[in-house]
Amino acid sequence: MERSLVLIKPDAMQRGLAGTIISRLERRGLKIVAMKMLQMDKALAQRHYVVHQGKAFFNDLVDFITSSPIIAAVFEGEKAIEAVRQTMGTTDPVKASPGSIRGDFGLDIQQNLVHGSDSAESAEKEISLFFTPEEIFEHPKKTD
Ligand code: IDP
Ligand code: MG
Repeated sequence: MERSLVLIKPDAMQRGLAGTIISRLERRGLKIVAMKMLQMDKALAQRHYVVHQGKAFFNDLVDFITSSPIIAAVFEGEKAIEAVRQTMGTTDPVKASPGSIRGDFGLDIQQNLVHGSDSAESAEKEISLFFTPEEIFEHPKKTD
């Protein structure tokens, strides 16, 4: 069983797409095991996006992700990391497949609605930035 950190980014919150995004991930069969609303500060944004430090878009990305409240969640399931990434669509929404979240709702490479961890290693690091172990719920579904 894998876990992925999902962020509903400021653009999705502004556009009222949080429920739609969460719903698509749930309908896929992924289970919510943690969720909170928060406004990221600069320090948290810089740690979350540390692999992009030094890139041309880094400072703008930090400004964007801290610009308004977001929802952070942990989704759990079989191959959850790949399943979340596929449900999100590729980074550039213009290139993302129709039927994916980014392909259906986005055009902007920065304001691309949703974050999902890209590997088990990043998932573990990212989840620990947003959630304490007590905030993550082990709750078997009747169908598990
Ligand atoms: P991902 O979110 O699909 O994993 P990453 O390459 O990890 O994509 O980039 C992190 C975030 O940085 C993207 O989701 C997007 O918001 C932003 N970003 C990535 N590439 C660019 C770019 O070329 N210009 C502006 N923003 C970008
Ligand atoms: Mg990434």
